[in-house]
Amino acid sequence: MPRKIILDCDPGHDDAVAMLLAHGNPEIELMAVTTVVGNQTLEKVTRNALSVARVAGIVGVPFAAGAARPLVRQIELAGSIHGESGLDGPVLPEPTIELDKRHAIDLIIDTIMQHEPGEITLVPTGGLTNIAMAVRKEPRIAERVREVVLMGGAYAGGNWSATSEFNIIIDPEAAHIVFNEKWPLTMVGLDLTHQALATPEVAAAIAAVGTGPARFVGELLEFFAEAYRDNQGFDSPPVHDPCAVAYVIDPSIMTTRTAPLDIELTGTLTLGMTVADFRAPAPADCTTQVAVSLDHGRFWALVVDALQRIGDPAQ
Ligand SMILES: [Ca+2]
Repeated sequence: MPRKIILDCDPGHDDAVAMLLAHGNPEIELMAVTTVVGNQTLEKVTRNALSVARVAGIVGVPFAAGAARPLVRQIELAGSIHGESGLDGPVLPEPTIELDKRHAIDLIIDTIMQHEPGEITLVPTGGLTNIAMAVRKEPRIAERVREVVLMGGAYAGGNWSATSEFNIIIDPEAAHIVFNEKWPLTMVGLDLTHQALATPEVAAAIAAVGTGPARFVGELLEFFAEAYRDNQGFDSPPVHDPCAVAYVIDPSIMTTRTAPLDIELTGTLTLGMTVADFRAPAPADCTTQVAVSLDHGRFWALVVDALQRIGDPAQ
């Protein structure tokens, strides 16, 4: 039985790869894609999601737009990493599918409530505004989802401040809500995703697939590599978001550690920090864990395999 997921994202180069991995991997059934302001404006990331759907040949999956700004804070975008469009690099095709008329939070709630308890996994790869609003509107989703596997946070150093990761710091109040719900939560943070580097060998393996979607990913990674080189001093770019999808496909490609997690909301230097309490032993009722180490080869093999399965969809 494939795992049914909702991908809540802000495409975003790595979100696009996450979407392709979720679509191409046979262990995953993509039930809905929802968008949230983050890497770029809601309008841009939503259009990007629909463009990626066309590239990947995703049809019959509802896409809905969500929050256009964070709960409390001013909008903060990541144009320095993702460019003016949010998905700079490749030519973005005109979308061919229509947006679902519902707000993302209603699509999330409807999808979860219309399935059996434990069936739907939430995979957020952007700010947590939509997920926080959804669980406030319909608290029963907290016990109905199977788990939340999110890309965000960092327990040992941030990327948007010294302590904090972009997805969390752009809406720390939303993150606080999501991290304090009683659902099982896996934080796939920078500690893990900085191991998911798209090295030249990875780029070559993707190029060797030789399809339109593979070329699209190659062009995304080329732009992403330059942005990460110029802005954050990486030789090869860390491709964060598909790591969360990969964990749902096969948890054995990473190691995790159980630890209570919470979000700093009042620190003057540490706003948006995901504070992990590693004191042993972890409380017996702890429902949160962090991802620690990644099998780089098996991770990228999953991405290449998904691209091979997707092939060249009819446009
Ligand atoms: Ca993202």
